[in-house]
Order: sequence, then C-alpha cells, then structure tokens
Amino acid sequence: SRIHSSCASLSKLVRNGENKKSVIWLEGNIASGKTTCLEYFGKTSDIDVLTEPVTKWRNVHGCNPLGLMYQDPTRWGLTLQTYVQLTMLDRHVSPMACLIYSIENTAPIRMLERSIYSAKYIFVENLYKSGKMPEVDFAVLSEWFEWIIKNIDIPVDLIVYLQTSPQTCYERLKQRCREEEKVIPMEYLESIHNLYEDWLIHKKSFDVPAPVLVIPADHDLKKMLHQYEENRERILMSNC
Ligand code: DCP
Repeated sequence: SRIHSSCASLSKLVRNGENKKSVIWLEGNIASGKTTCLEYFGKTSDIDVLTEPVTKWRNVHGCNPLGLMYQDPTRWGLTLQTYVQLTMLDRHVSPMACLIYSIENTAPIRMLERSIYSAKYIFVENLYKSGKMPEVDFAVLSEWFEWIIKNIDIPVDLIVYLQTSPQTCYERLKQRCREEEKVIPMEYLESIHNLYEDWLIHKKSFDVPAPVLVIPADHDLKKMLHQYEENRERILMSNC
C-alpha cells in the first residue's frame, strides 16, 4: 500500500503539473549564521538543503582560489568569481533528489545558501567598486552573468535575509578562524553589509527576484533557533 500511495502521489504530481518546487535562497553577510540556519531546517524538516560550494572554492584541482583572492584580489578576483558563478549555477540547475518522496499535496522545497545573484550583485560588485577588480574583468563577468540569467531558468520563491551588524559578523569570523579569512578587515564586512542592505532592504541597486523575509540575526544561538521556529511556516510555505 506504501508503493501504491507513492505512485498515487507521483501520478498526482505529474497530472497536475505539480513538478513545481518551492525555492528559498538564504542570504546574508559573511559569518551571518547561514550554515546554522540551513542545518536547523535540514534536520527539522523534509527539505533539500544546498550549502555554498565553499569547499570547492578552497580546492579546485589542488589550487585555492578563495585564499588567492584574499591575498591579491586584483589578480585573483576574476578567477574566484568565475568559479563561484559556475558552481552556483550548477546548484541552481541541479535536479532535486526528493521530488517523488515529497509529502502529499505539497511541492518539494529546496533551500540554497546564497545565489548566483548575490555572487554578482554583492561580491563582484564589491571588488569592482572598491577598485580591486579591473574594468575588463568586471565587464567579462557581467556579460557572463547577463547571458546566464537571460537564458537559464533560475527559480526562486522567497529570499530569507539574515540581517546582522558588521560587528557581529566580525566577532563570529574571528571565532571560527578560517585560515583564508584572517586577512578580512572590518571595512570589508561593512561594504558587504551595505551592498546587501541596498539590494534587499532599500531595493535601490539591483533587481530583487522574489519577496524578502528579513530575520534579525545578531542574537545568540538559542534566540536564533527560536526565531527560525517562529518563522517556519512563513519560510517553508513560501509558494502557497
Ligand atoms: N565569498 C566570496 N565571493 C562570493 C561568495 C563568497 O568571496 N561570491 C567568500 C566569502 C567567505 C567565503 O567565501 O570568505 C564563504 O562565504 P560565507 O562566509 O558567506 O559562508 P559561510 O558558510 O562561512 O557562511 P555563514 O558563516 O553565514 O554560515
């Protein structure tokens, strides 16, 4: 009967054209607590969680473009961001493993850490605006980005923004002590913060492709988990 009910829900999905999924992007500054949030929903609900491919950015064929970028952004910014763009695109288009196992009557849900949009609108923009990315590198990355968003479907139903102060991120960054990030100064986190605020709060810089849910994220772990629980419905029922 289990097989029968699985088949029934699959045929329902196909019949109603309900292969639509709900896609949530989790956005926020460096060390804003995205990983903790993803782990929480990954453990407590039946959703597909995709973390940022940061392991790949630290090791591609034995090279470390993330570390190189922090040491010499002008030389290696394009290298890192080209690879970030590729790996994020791969996440956006990857098929969902749990499609047929989704709970009856609900579309499968995917939660992604950051997006190809924030890679461009926040990190590439920051490198360029701070004078660390040559104009030609910025132009080439922009052409790639524009081509991708025009020609490839990158779905999103909700953007969850973990809003922190740059000071909080700086403290968390120092605590976690990731080798490549030891050189990050407070000003870097301030610039990333301002770009995020302009994009998702003031909506004055770039196109915002979905509604934004803001979660204040300066609190300690206990309060953060409580807030995630309080917002569970709002986050997970985003395309209902
Ligand atoms: N990064 C970058 N360019 C991008 C995206 C990320 O240079 N387009 C850098 C910033 C960080 C590293 O990659 O040094 C990893 O990103 P996060 O700090 O955002 O990822 P975490 O997993 O550390 O996030 P959190 O601490 O919120 O869980």
